[in-house]
Amino acid sequence: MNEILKHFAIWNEVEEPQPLRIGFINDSFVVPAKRVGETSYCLQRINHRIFKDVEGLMRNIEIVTSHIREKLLIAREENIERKVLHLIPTKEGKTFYRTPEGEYWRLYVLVEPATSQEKVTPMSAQLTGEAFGRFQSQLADLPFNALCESIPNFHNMEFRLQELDEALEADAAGRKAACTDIIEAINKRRDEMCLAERLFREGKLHKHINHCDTKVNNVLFDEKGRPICIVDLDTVMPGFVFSDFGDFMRTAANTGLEDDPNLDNIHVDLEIYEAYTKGYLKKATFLTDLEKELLPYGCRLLSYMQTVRFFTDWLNGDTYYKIAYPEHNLVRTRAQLRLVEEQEKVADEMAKIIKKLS
Ligand code: GN1
Ligand code: MG
Repeated sequence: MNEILKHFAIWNEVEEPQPLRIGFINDSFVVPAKRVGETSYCLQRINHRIFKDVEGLMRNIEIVTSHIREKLLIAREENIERKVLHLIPTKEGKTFYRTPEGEYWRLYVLVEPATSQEKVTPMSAQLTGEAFGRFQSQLADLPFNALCESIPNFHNMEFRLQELDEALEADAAGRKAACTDIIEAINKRRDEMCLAERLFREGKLHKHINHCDTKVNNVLFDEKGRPICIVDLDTVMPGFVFSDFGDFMRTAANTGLEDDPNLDNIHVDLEIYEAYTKGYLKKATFLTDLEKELLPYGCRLLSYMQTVRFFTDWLNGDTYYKIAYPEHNLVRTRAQLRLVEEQEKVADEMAKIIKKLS
């Protein structure tokens, strides 16, 4: 790995990289500084089986981080290094290094001291709502097509259902027969869940630059539980704003885990929902009435989308997500499906909260 590091324009001495167990997709390593007070780094191998257009993805990240950095500079913010990711270029001035074997690596300045969380409190949820509202606002003046889709159709529900249909058709792992209840639950919601794509085609809904992976553990918090930096920018791309809102709620406003084996643990935490919404609406001042109205829908949509994606991977024989045990994708599917059902039960309350806070 030191062979890899050699290609980046690092200005201080560092220790041996240590594996970091985060995310289901890339491989990450911490590269500690040799001396206290100097810069440490985060080295990542980009999963190019999943991200087929690494150049496009890295261009997206560069556009977004420099746009945000510029905004922070204009606002004369302090500690900018901790507030936006900083890519270290290679010695040839590129944002990533491609090995002769075709692996892709990139290097960030490590944001520290910072921790990630699996769960938030109402207090940190409100601040995190502000952080994501600010993030979207900072990017709202970039034309949505300034970025490419680093994974084509990533949050397109029609496309995800098409992928599911192909997986059902192939039934590669022979797992379909035991899952008729899941298939039925997915099918009866298909129409409703493709609403956003229809509204977009009708010209009623616009796309903005979104993060597209706003789960709780993609936010770094300081020692007081305040969000400092939004990380994991692989999927920044054009999308619907409520999809970022919904993806956060999927992980934060859920009393259970994303992969909770005990479905009775799973309920919507309306207190977290309200706190996050409050912070988010305060900063996301560019939202249209329709976009605001669709926020609770976005929550159901993202849990449903994740149900479909985990289930597709289960049917395909676990080819996409890293798993921790053989039935993991099935357990994840059932947990996300239960969350959809729970969100449906409180849909009216969720809408009332939006009205109250708008
Ligand atoms: C993946 O890499 P990670 O764990 O942050 C996935 C997201 C899913 C998420 C489910 C590129 O995110 O879309 O919502 O798992 N990322 C990609 O937890 O597929
Ligand atoms: Mg990710």
